[in-house]
Amino acid sequence: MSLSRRNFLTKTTSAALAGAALARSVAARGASTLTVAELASALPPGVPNVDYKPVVTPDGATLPFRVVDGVKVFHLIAEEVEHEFAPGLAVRAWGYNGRVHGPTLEALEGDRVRIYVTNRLDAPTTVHWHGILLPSGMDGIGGLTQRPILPGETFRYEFTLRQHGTFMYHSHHDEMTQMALGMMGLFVIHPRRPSEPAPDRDYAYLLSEWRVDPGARRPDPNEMSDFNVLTLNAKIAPATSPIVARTGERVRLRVGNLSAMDHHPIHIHGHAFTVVETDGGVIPPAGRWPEVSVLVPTGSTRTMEFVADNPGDWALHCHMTHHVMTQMSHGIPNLIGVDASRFDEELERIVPRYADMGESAHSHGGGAIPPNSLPMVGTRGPFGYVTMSGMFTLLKVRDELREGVDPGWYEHPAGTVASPAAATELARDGVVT
Ligand SMILES: [Cu+2]
Repeated sequence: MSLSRRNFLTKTTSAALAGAALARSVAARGASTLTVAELASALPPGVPNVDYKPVVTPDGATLPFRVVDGVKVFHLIAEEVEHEFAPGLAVRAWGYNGRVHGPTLEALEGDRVRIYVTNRLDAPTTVHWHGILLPSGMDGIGGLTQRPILPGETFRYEFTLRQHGTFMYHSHHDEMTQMALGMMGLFVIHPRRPSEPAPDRDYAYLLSEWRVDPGARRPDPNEMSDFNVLTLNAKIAPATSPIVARTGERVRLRVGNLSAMDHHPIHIHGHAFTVVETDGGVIPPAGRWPEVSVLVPTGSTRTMEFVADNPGDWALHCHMTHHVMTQMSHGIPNLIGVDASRFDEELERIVPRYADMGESAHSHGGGAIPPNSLPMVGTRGPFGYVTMSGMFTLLKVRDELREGVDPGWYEHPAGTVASPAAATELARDGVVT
C-alpha cells in the first residue's frame, strides 16, 4: 500500500527514520510522492525507528505521537463526542480525542511509550491497555491498580512494549457505562523482527454494540441483551467505508471485539482466511487452519490473513443475522406470509411500530420513522436494496486500483451474474417450475 503524502508526514514528523533506514522504508512502502530528502528534512534527528507499514483503521484515525528522549509520547483526551453512526443516526457518546471510538495507537515492539490521559468528562475514568504485558500499576483498573482519574486531571501511563500484535484500550472504571458510551480503541504493535513479510494491506476493526432507542440522543448503558446498533469501527452500513485490495495482494484483517454482551462471527465472502494471531500472541504456523468465519469473542482480538485472489465486491460482516440490522423493532407481530405491498397502510394503522421495520414498510407511503433513527435494514447496491446494515461492509478486490479512490461497483464479466432462467434452458435441463 502506498502512503499518501499527508499520512506519511503525519507519521514521520513526530517520529522518524534517518538516512538509509528511511530510504529502505520508502522503497518498501512504495511511497513515491516524497523524496528521501524531503522526508529527512521533515524529521527531527535521533528519533526511534518507525520502520513499519502503518495499519489502516477504516473510518477511524491513528493517534499522532511525538518522540521525547527516545520515548513515544501519546496524549489521549477522554471527552464527550457527538458521533454519527450513519447519516440520520447520531448520538452523544463518550470517546477520546474527539472521536468514537478513540484513535488507534500504533507503535513498534520494544518501544517505550508514555501515554498521557486527560479526563475532560464529568465522571472519573481510567484507561486499561487490553492484552498488553506491563507492570501491574499501569494496568488501569480503577480502585485496584490506581485511583481513578478525576475530571480535569491528567495521568501518565508509561511502559515498554514487550510483544507485538493487535490489542485494545478501554475505560476500566464504571466499565458498563463508559464502554457502552464508546470509550475504547485499538492498540497495534508491530513486530521489531517480523518472522513473516508484512502484508500488502493491513486493516483493523473494533466491534461494539449499542442500545439507542429510536429518537434518543444517548446510548443506553443499562441495556443487557437487546442491542440495536452493531458497529464496525463505530459505523454501521451504509456508512462503513469499503476496504480494497488488488488481485494477488496479501491482506491482513485485525478484528477486536469490545461489545458489552456479544461475540461476533466475522464472515468474509469469496475468500478463505487463516487466523494467524490472537491478542495472546502469534499462532504457530502448524496450529493454523483455514476458515471463512471466525468467532471474535468479546474481550479478544483475532488477526486473519488471506490472498485477495478473487475479484469482486465481497461482503464482510458479522454472521449473526440480527447484527446486520439496525434499530429493529421488537415485539411486533410475525408478519411473514402477509402481502405487505397491499396491506402496509392498514398494518401501520393497527400496528404502528411496523413502520420502524425498514424501507419496505415506509416506501409504500406508510408512517414516518422517528427523528434520529434509521430503518431496520438497508444499503443501496448495484442490483437494488441490500438487506444488511449494522456490522456489514465490503471488500472490493480489483485487478486495477487507484489508491484512495473507491473503485465503485464491480463490473462482472459477461455471463457471471445470476439471472432469470429462460424457458428454453429449463426445458433443455428438464426443470419443471
Ligand atoms: Cu455479531
